[in-house]
Amino acid sequence: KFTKTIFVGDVAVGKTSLVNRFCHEVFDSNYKSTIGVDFEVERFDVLNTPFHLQIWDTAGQERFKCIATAYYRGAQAVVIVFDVTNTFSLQHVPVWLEETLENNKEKPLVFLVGTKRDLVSEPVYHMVEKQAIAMAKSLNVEYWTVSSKTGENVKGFFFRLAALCFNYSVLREMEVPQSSEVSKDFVSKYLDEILTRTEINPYFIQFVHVVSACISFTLYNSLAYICLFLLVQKCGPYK
Ligand SMILES: Nc1nc2c(ncn2[C@@H]2O[C@H](COP(=O)(O)OP(=O)(O)OP(=O)(O)O)[C@@H](O)[C@H]2O)c(=O)[nH]1
Ligand SMILES: [Mg+2]
Repeated sequence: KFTKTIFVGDVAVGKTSLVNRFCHEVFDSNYKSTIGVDFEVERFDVLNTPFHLQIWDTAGQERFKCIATAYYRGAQAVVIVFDVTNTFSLQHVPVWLEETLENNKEKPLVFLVGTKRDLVSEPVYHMVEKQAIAMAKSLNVEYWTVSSKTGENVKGFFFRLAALCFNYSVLREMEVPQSSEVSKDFVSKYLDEILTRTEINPYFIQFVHVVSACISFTLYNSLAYICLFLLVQKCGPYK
């Protein structure tokens, strides 16, 4: 089992740092912009079942947009990242969501993640958190806040992501699309097949008629012969 997850969000909000903190347990304070897209695979064991999370870390820079959007297709989970020190990055969240949904036929699981928690004081964070929660509610997505520098909440977030993705993929496997329509089609299709299979060949019916006529003719002859024999026995010239 595996799930494709994409990380999107404004430039330098901390997408790569979040992925690297979880996948490689490192943090680099120097900024190196992602060019196009980076890729990681993480293995989890959910209920003793191996489960792989494909992580596509996209570039936030406008000039790499067309490369990055090519990787949105088929994503089962979307992580929209914003920076808690930059409220503009939170305001752009609906745009990121719309762009990722445009490229996917089925609605993916969506998470909103605020990064750089270590850079803001408690009162400032509370103000940002209020706005972030309101945004998450309006978009009907789950909200998390993390710090890739200290590692706060990073593991918790990825384990939650993996668990929900696993659950989602199991439900999709079990899903029977448009159940009543499908069963109707299924019945009519197989009923047709059964009907054509049990239809009797007209030559076979003629053959049966001929055989039964022959049998009746033979029986009739035998019966006539027996009657004649008895008649001859009773009233014949012999004593
Ligand atoms: N203090 C602190 N700095 C962070 C945190 N996360 C990221 N940074 C810094 O923010 C800058 C940008 O981080 P990146 O992870 O490269 O950002 P990005 O979103 O991948 O950027 P693009 O790939 O250009 O879209 C880097 O200098 C990081 O060190 C964090 O949680 N705390
Ligand atoms: Mg990056």
